[in-house]
Amino acid sequence: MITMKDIVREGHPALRKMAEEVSLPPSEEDRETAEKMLEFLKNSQDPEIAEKYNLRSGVGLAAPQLGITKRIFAMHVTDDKDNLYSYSFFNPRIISHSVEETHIEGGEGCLSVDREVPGIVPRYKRIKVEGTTLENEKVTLRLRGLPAIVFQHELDHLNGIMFYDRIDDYKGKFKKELPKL
Ligand code: SB7
Ligand code: NI
Repeated sequence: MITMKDIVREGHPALRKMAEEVSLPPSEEDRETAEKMLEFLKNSQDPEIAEKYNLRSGVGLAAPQLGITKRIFAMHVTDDKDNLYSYSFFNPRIISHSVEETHIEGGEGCLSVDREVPGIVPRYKRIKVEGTTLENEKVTLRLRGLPAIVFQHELDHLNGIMFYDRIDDYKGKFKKELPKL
């Protein structure tokens, strides 16, 4: 199983690379990676398992955070109506998005960042996305609220972008060249 020691931290080059597309149907190896990532998120949200293995709770995890620069991420998160969005995606992408933006009031955190970085991270409020699932099915979803924010945070990881790159006034070296998506 994946534990915190498998997660690379700031300074690791994988977090700043553009991840490679996954060839489909996914290889057994890529499927296993995607499956383990989703398992990690579920474990991290289970109080007993999280305590036993010292897992920081997470709603998303991207392959580059394991040092694997492939376009794979997992999300396991509920929206305000308690709908669960539990997926591992291969080659996820945003098809379209609202002009309207949103953010998490208290800012964002990251399992690869062992410090608090305050500041507002602007995200699209609504997104239409697609990706290939663990079952090798291409799905299209409309996301809003927290699931939409998590999808954008994870997609950023596949493009070498950290959440604090999007904080206004953050003196990050990537901010000025940052594409919107
Ligand atoms: C707050 C937290 C996350 C996404 C959006 C807002 C996920 C944190 C865990 N990760 O580091 C996943 O990349
Ligand atoms: Ni992150």
